[in-house]
Amino acid sequence: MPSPKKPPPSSVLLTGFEPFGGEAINPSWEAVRALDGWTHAGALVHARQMPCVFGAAIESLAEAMDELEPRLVLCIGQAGGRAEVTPERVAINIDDGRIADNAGQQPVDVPVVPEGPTAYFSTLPIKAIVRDLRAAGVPASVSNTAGTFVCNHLFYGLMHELARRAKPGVRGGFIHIPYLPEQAANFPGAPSMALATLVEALRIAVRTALEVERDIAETGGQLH
Ligand code: PCA
Repeated sequence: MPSPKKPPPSSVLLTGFEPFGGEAINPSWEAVRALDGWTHAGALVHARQMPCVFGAAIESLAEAMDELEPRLVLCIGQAGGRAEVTPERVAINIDDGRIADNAGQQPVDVPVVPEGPTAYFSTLPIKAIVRDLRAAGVPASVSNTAGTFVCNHLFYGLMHELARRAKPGVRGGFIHIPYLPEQAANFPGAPSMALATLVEALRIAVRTALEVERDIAETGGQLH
């Protein structure tokens, strides 16, 4: 008798960025690539590296989404100077480069998507992710700005793609992470997080995003 066929695993797309701004490594790619091939709840994680380039980053992401048809897309980026793992609440429709990207482009006050909405909210359960990270001993907070550089750009592009594709139940969002210790060593006083902690944090974020359908109501606000 032929053995019953297992359904193909659904996929999770995890992205990290190439290094930028003179750094030799990017913690987002180091952490993401450690999870390539991990499965949880029948979902297989695919790690992809994105260029730190306006435009090209969104193109690479859209290609990976076409190929994998993921049920969850989690984009990760470095936020040097932050001390915590920070799920982002909102992507805004603006590119404003304080530094040039890896292709030398430095757009100022250009929309990510002309005629696109002003902003998109993450569809990840960001509060539940913060709760679960803290419970596991990982410093975490909701962030209310992803900046105006390539991370916000990719986050906006992701949410725009998801809105365009309109596949029910497919979720996406962005998480910023601190420097690795070896990077922070070049910036005395800068906070950092060990790679093993970052990898564990992303495992928790994937797990919570797959399992928690409705986000919890708990404050993630800031006074300013
Ligand atoms: N961080 C940058 C872009 C790439 C990355 O890892 C940012 O926060 O915009």
